[in-house]
Amino acid sequence: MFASLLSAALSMVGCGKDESATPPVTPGAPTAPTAGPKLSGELNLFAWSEYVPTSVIEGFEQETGVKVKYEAYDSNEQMLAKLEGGSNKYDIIQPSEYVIESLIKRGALEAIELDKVPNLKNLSPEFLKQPHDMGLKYSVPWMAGTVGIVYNTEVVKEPINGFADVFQDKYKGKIVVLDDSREIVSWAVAVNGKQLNDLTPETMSATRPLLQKWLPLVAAYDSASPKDKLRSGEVDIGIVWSGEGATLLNEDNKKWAWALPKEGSHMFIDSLAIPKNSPNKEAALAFINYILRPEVSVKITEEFPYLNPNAEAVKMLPEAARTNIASFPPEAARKNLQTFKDLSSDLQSEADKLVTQVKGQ
Ligand code: N2P
Repeated sequence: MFASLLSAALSMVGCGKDESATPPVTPGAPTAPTAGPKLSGELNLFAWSEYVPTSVIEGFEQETGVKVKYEAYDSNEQMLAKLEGGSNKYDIIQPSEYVIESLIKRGALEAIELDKVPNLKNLSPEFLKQPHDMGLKYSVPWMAGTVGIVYNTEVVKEPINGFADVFQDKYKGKIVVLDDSREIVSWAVAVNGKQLNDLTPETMSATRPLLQKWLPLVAAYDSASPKDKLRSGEVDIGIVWSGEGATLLNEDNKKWAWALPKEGSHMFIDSLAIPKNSPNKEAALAFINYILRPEVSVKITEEFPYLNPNAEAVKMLPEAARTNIASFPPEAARKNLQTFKDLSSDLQSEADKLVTQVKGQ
């Protein structure tokens, strides 16, 4: 049963092989409302901050009568801690690829009923076959993005091309970075010439001297909205999520420059998933299908300019948005990007401990 649903869904997204079964989506044309049981009640959405436009939530509420409660988090680890608190109250979470991988292994996610998400056909084929959830059995991509460097060219006169260029004594007190141990340790591992995913007790502990040099230079750790401290001039350089950099570039692409670190950096794929025992699974599936409508998805990227995996939505974006290099990395820059692999909880704790210790020194 599941296999046939999956193959039906994959043929729907399979580049128009079966045109009779898949009428092409006309950009801008409204997609028919979700068929299925009448919805009501609520939907508990636990998602990253600065990622879900109010207009999208309100549009879904108006159409379905479902009341959406949006609780926000700023890191995967924060989300996991609450999820594992065991209250079973969330209907949708929005983990990154390596966390999806781990939640699948632990049997913590409901399978996505693909026949209830026909708008999956709008996703770009690249996002249907990612190794953390091949064939989208448990998750549906929301946005992808990268971790990169944004800097104020009015103050920083030398080009910055990598992590090692950021952490120089002359920029002490002028740097904001993501408040994320896994990210920070991966950057140092990459500067030490290893792969971003090569996190072992040895490679991590070898980063200690580098972190001891780097972290005292940092003025602020901020995963929620580091663009604010850059905009206000409190800092001049940020290692941030790409949507944060893209927002600044959209405001002034002469003042702000964007670089993907030459040592390599993370390309994340944040996806919607339904935790096991979600109280409102039908509403969750309807929400997932709703946000996959091109005209809804385009609103997400307009407000939060990340790499939109919805090919039909991307076609609707204005030229300036599609050519923002922070949102959509040019092909040549993509060779240095890697998704993260699941890290055992012991290694994650080790990364946390290392960063916390060095911050405290
Ligand atoms: C949006 C956060 C981007 C998520 N504020 C990074 N995985």
